[in-house]
Amino acid sequence: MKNKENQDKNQQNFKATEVDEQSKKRQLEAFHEDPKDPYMTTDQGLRVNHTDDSLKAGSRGPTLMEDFHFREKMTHFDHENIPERIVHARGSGAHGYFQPYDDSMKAFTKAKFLTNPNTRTPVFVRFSQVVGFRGSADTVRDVRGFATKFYTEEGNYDLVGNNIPIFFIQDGIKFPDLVHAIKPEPDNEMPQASAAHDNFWDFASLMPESTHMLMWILSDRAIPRSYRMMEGFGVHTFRFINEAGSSCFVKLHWRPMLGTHSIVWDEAQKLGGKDPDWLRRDLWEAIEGANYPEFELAVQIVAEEDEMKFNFDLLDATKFIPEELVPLKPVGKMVLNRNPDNFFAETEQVAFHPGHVVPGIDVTNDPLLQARLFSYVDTQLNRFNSANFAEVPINRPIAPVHNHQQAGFMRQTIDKGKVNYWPNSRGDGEPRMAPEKMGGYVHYTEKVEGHKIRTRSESFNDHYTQATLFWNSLARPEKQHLVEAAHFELGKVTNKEIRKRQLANFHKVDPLFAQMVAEGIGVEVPKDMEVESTGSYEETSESIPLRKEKSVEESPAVSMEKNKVETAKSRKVAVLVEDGFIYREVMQVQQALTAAGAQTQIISMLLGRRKSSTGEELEVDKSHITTGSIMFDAIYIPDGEKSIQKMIGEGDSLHFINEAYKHCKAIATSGNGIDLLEKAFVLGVDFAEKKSKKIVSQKGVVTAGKEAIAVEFIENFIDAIKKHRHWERQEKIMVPA
Ligand code: HDE
Repeated sequence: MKNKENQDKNQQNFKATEVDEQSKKRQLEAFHEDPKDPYMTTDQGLRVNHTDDSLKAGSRGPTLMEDFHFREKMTHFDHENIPERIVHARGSGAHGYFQPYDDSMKAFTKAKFLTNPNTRTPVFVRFSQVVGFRGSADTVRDVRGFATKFYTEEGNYDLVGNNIPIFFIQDGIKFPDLVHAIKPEPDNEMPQASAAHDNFWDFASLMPESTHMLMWILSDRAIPRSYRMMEGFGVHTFRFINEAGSSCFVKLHWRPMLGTHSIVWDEAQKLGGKDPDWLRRDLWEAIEGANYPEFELAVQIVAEEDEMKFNFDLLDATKFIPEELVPLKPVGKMVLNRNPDNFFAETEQVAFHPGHVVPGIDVTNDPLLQARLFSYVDTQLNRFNSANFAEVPINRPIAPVHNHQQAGFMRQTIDKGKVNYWPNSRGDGEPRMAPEKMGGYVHYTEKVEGHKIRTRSESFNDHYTQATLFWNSLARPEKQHLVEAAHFELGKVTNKEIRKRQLANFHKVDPLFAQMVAEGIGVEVPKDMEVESTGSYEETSESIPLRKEKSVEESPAVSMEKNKVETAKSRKVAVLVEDGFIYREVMQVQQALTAAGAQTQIISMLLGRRKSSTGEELEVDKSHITTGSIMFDAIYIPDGEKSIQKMIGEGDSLHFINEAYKHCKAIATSGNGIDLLEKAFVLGVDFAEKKSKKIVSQKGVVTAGKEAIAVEFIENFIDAIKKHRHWERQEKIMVPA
């Protein structure tokens, strides 16, 4: 065998695959179908002469079997669909790159894509809803998936996370039960994409371990404003391993550069009807408009010796590590800058798997993660009906693939030569094993020992402390929304016993919280009802007790309100006009908003052109018929007597303003526009001063008197937009629009 000799030679020349930001794009381009030939052909390349009529025996006769063009076209169509994902069926994808800030992660991991600041590793991200079918609405209350495929020089690494840092269950064997319970009920397949039904709450109320996750699901995190404005979490504790072979525990986070923001429930429900593609469209349009979504990758590192120092088990996925205990270390930035060319080929066919790792990253014994390591490949086999799914262009690594896997349905690779086994001498012993220093993956040599038992560690047994911590950490409006969400979800549960049982769990989180929920769902809080855990938590000879040296009572870092990133970037502002608006004001405000990174659209009763008081015309972008306030972050109503008078007489305009006000969005107007606000029942404006020239900015409503609008007015409006929502209005107006 020439093995040894070649090995030595290769070791000297070892270089990982060259990867740059465009590597994946170039690879995908080889598969693009962009025919130069203008003529339609059959799948065999035969030019088609007529595709509108099938071949018949007489113009009124039956279709002939010999019509190969008809049969091919129809057969292909009949086989177009593949099974949708059993969970996370609805999603949207985008291409981009990831680049580390520096090489500081070298202390913890040898993963090249995390430590080489000169490399932009291509990525494909798929965001998703979990529960609904592929055609369900984007805006439902749900966890969002946040899965990233890094096409690294050392092979593909998949970070398959969610936008909530914890999960419902501790052991993956409960996943089929969880998903059965949360999906539509089996007899009538209702409700679509919603946890608000008896089956789910029956299951959840019997599973105290899900209580913490339920708090997050009921929170505003479950109705994000945009995929671009949500955090991502790896959820499980993973391992990093550095060049020297030392390991530490790690939690992975994505932090959106635009901050984490949500919509309100009433808005979510209406968007589900008016624009069920809300999140998909937002992502697509942002990228088309060069508002590239950006996320910072950050990690929480825990030293091996600190594993048991917390008041929870690091292997328990129903717990997170509060940032106050272990701060986030920034690693690098991801930019999503390219939309897919074809939804099916890329977004639908991308196949993630938490077991796709690269040297420097390994898994832990978290029993939820362990189950995932089985499930993801299994599910791809169901979706693709073949083990060759890794050959689909979107799933192909950039790093070269050499092995003796072969054949199977739809095999693409044409493996040359005689040798399809290892060891071999006929092929010079290639492809050979890579030593660790040549990039060969070596599993972390963790010592594992134990009795064969179906049980969970005693250290997983606390289901309430972090649920309480989460509740305690929220700001007042966030708590209010959470209670209202519980009123909706449990209010849809017809069985009173289930409602009661859930309240018993909530009582353990916080008695006042349980009381507030009880008030909306017509049952008393059962104060001493014990709900037994279904898992068997046992102290065994192998148990290592938690030392509980590290704990906090509150974690303000989990509150979106307390950590608001204030920016107007990519925010959508509706400019309401009718004939007679003041052109100069529109121009001034539009210019300032664009400079702040916001986007404006002209909205009017009908499409067409609207004439200003001085004769200039503006093209209407959307009419009241095709849009609504729910599709905007803020409203600006320019002055203009005629224009305002027209809107005062229009129900649609009044509703638009009133609804935006009730959804706590920024609103600005001047002069006569103040009368319009009054008619639209906009409160919080000092109407007594409306005739004055003063600029008034209250609870996100910015008004200016009759004088021409000033810089200060525009600045106040932009500040109000930056705040995202003005929840303080909800203190007075609880009625949803
Ligand atoms: Fe998944 N999950 N999951 N999951 N998951 C799938 O794999 C599964 C879990 C997550 O955009 C499926 O390819 C089990 C946690 C995302 O394509 C399936 C368990 C987290 C996506 C599957 C979990 C996730 C999936 C369905 C419990 C956050 C969408 C299609 C042990 C860390 C990926 C597929 C995409 C998809 C199984 C729990 C995230 C069936 C068994 C926890 C983002 O394999």
